[in-house]
Amino acid sequence: MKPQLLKQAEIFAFLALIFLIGVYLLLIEPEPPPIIVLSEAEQSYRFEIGKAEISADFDRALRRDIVPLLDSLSRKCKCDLIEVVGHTDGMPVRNRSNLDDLADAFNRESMEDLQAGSNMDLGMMRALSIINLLEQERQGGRLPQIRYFSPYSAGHMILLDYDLTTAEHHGQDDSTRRRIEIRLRRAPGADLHLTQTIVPTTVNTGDTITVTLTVVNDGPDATSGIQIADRLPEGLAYISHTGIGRYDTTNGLWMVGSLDRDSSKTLAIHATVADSGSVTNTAEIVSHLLPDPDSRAANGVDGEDDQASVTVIRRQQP
Ligand SMILES: [Ca+2]
Ligand SMILES: [Ca+2]
Repeated sequence: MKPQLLKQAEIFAFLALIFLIGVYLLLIEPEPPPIIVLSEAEQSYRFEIGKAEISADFDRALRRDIVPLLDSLSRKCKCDLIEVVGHTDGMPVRNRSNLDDLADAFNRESMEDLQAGSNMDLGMMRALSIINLLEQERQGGRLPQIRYFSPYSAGHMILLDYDLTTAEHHGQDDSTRRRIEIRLRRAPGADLHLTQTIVPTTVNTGDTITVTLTVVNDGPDATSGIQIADRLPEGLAYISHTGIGRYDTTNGLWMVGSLDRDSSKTLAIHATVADSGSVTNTAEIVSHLLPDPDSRAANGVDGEDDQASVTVIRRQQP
């Protein structure tokens, strides 16, 4: 092989290797993050008996050690949801609970007014306490990846080895079982966006136009229950439509249904132009099941990607 050809082959092989490494890095799933366990067996993570107030030591340890750890792990795993599970031991709690009246779970100044009626309540109150602190940190800009928090209670039901409790554990005072588990996850979600085209957009009275709506699911998950509102404005008179899903001409709702990740559905509405001035047709996604990271259904905010408007300009009649 000539030296020049050899050099070209080497360059090609190097570029192919870089390409394959890039594809591999794109395809591999990030490592699942570890579960962080704050055990009362460690002095700094201790609640008072039957209480959910975070002590000064506990507060300091959370902000100093746990928040930076959550920040680092959430970046690595691309997680946006923190789940906090409160576990207790088998010591009975017998109070009259007032948690059913709890209207403001987040950002509470104090947990003192909350009464645990059982270990289940106590686990939930402790999980809420941790979330309130983490929410403060998030508002302070220290957990920028996190969008959601979910509190859970396991009460006294789940042992350290994840077996369920039996009668022999009832009434046991066990600080190792009194613990908070913090789990990082990616929240389910689907980024939907809507586009609209109208052909033609410059018209004479009596012309027929076609409004084409396309909704796309950019993922990461499939979603369902998608409905899109397109109530044709005065000046456009419905004739017919074609496309996937049902279009209700009385209320202008297009029942799209479900959409897999990276898929789309399209509706074409045919209408005639009445004798009026220019008109703008606006369509918006008004319902879907999973949260959308950059738009909210049915809020009418122009500029969000779930809303699309096109103006039809009527030519001046001579
Ligand atoms: Ca969106
Ligand atoms: Ca919207």
